[in-house]
Amino acid sequence: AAELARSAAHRAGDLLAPPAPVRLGDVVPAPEFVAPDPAADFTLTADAAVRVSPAGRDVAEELASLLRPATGFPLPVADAAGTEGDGPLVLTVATDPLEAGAAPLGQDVDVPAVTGGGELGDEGYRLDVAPHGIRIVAATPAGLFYGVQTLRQLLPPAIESRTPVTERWTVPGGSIVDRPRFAYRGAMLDVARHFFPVADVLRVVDHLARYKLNHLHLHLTDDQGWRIAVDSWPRLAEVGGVTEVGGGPGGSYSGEDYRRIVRYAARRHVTVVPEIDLPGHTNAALVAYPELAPGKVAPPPYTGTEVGFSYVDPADERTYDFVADVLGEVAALTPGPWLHIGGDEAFKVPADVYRGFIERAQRLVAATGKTVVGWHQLAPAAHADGRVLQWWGTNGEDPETADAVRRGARLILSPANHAYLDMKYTPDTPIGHDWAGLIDVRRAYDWDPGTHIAGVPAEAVLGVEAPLWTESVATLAEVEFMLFPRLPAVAELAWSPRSAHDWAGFRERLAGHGPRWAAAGITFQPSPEVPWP
Ligand code: TNX
Repeated sequence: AAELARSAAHRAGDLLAPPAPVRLGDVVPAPEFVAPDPAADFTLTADAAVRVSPAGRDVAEELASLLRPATGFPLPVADAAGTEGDGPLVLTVATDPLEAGAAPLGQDVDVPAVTGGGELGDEGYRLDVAPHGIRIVAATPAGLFYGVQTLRQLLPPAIESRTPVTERWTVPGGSIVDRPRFAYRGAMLDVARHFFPVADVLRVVDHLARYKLNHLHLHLTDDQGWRIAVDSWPRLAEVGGVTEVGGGPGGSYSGEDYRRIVRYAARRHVTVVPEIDLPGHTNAALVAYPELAPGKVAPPPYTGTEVGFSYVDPADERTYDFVADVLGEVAALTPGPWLHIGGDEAFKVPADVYRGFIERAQRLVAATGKTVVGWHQLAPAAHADGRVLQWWGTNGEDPETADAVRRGARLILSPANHAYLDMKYTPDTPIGHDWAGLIDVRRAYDWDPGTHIAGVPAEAVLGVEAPLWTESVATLAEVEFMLFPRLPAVAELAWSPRSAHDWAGFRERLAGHGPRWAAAGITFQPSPEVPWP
């Protein structure tokens, strides 16, 4: 299957014709406001420098390191204050973009009145391209970072090459003002069914960042493997970590491995959301610690793909010591605000016992100072401050979830029939499932998170997440094959205003990304729905 995925992508890479010049609107996710000025193109040359206000330093370094490999230009990064002259690449973090000189660089375009950082919000940015320079202004480093991702897409696809390329590095002229629709924009990687080494996870973070996604949910534990070292319960990783689906060697992250992922993600404005799946999906933990098993007998290690058979003993106090210790250690390793406790498919635990277990687990999360996230099966449990439910249903209707929202819960939407990236694209897709249907690019794109769930107002929707379960996904190439081109579709739903939603336009814009993925060595599904060049 990995071979198949690889050869499909290479075939696609070979077929791609030399790309047409990029237009200012050719950005995924679609920006909120775009004003092209064909007379104002800018060309990046070898003498260019990046000038940056102090708060944007890391983002400027990030921009320079994105542009250096393909251009071969030195692109020094300098402080914006105190040196003479401007640009040509100027990045400014300012609470008031107008004060910071966000007025278009010598052009006269009618951009929406951005009167203060407040309007760009925590993650918005403004990008101006003029013949003598490019300026990105944002109220925060995150906003600046998203402006950089947009700029990256406005350069020719060869910018993705890891080695120097001879190319005219032209950026289309005009202005973009942009900010996200939803605060939570994410993807999930299941590292439990198959283990993925740190380097693979970092590459997935890069893919998220490209499309302005800001959360990486790591499904760290399941029946087939326990992937995070816990000092107080060392056998979880030592014994529970050495198995995976299909009998492979598995693996686990040390605390330092996990911190590395968190740091790398943070630099790209991605928050890691760790999931410890409870009380079901726990066979690997029971193998390591039989005292947690209902019968106090270790089950055999599990390398199949069934769900719903395992659970930690909700009647034993030792189980709650385990939950408190694990959540405490994972919380201590995690700077982000979230702790995901799973809660799905605990079929063998009676409803009232399940509810009691979840309510205790929610209190244990609160004790760590984090906010609880769980799959929408958590709904019947009492509300916990700030709690977030992750919807993975397929029918857009669930009275219990709607009721939990009325009691204060917010939702992350991952409808399995649109957002599950482990579903096959077509019946011929060599890997993946089809229990929630086939999900081609159009199906991944054609839904509205704001109105998707009956009885849930748009204000209760925190955001959107695309989960990738990995029962049938074993290599990085296979991960990429399932992510591309559907992840950008989900990213557009999460970021762009509903008014920008347009399948015909999206597939055109997406087509221009094929050559970028090919240049970056990213495996992708050459979907016939997309008019690749
Ligand atoms: C359901 S969705 C699961 C996972 C499986 C997935 C396969 C959810 C919360 N649980 O355990 O991996 O289906 O598509």
